[in-house]
Amino acid sequence: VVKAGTPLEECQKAAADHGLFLALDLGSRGSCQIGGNLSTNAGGIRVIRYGMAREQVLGLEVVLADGTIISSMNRMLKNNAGYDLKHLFIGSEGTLGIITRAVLRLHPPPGEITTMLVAVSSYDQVVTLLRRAQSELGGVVAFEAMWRDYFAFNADALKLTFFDAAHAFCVIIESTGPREAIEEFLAACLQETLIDDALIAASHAQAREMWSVREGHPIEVLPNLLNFDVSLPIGMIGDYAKACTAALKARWPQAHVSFYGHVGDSNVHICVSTLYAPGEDMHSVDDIVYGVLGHYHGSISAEHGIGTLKRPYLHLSRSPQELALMLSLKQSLDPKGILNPGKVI
Ligand code: LAC
Ligand code: ZN
Repeated sequence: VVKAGTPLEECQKAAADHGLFLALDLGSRGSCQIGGNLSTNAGGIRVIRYGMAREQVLGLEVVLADGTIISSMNRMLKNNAGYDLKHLFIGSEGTLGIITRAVLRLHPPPGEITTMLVAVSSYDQVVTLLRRAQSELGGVVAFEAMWRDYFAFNADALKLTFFDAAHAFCVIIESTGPREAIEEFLAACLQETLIDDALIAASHAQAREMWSVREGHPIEVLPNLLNFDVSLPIGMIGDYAKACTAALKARWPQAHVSFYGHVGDSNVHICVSTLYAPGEDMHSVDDIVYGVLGHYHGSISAEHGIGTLKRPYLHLSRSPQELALMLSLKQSLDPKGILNPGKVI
């Protein structure tokens, strides 16, 4: 049971102190608070195995706009006694009520995790690798793909070299299970030319180096950098990335456009940096990224939420009937519009 203001990392440590595992994890673990993680239904790097923040919650305490305290501090995995009210508040970004406490769902610790970096030459092979890893390795707990330009930019800036050559895709896979089985799996993939190269982290420090490229802080120096958070069926992400790049480069030939993210969760992030001509701004980029996404029926927000910036685009991912129901929930729970005004809907 945690208070909403507890930093995520403190929650993780408290669980570990009791020999248990809180499966929610993301880069900002030291500063983000569990209440914010839940109100935004945060994703992160373990979703492929354990689900999003929503799946890590058994119960919630919430304060409504009129001051009513809803104590729904359930501790059971099963409880179908009427509506599951907690899900109204998880992911609604503070617009329907304020989360004050939560009962978190914990797991047995996953055991030793091996981190590997795998080089692959096509997106179809990334997907085949994902499926094979999921069925042949002990337990895949992370699968993060980086397209060439994203990997190269960050690895170069960090002065890190992992392979002799540049590859179209580099994938971080984390798995539990015996080390020998992981080595055999990678050897078989190499022999079948499903993958081009592979490196198993020999230490925590080397695993951190792989993750530092993925976290990609160097890219933040690019001018007017935008970071998108879209989702679409896993098999379509490769085509979407090609079409989106082509559309952006047609408008801004010099733009930096690169892709990375939680491909195993159907979620990809896009970095776009370009200099604008008069009359252009970030919404010109939004229009292209979301316009191409529309052809694939993807979502404009996989894990970052809607907030203010994506509010004008919500209708691209939600039907008029869905929007009407959202509005009616908002009006019924917050008739005066005092909860996080201007956000989401
Ligand atoms: C990440 C953030 C951007 O996946 O969602 O690194
Ligand atoms: Zn992400």
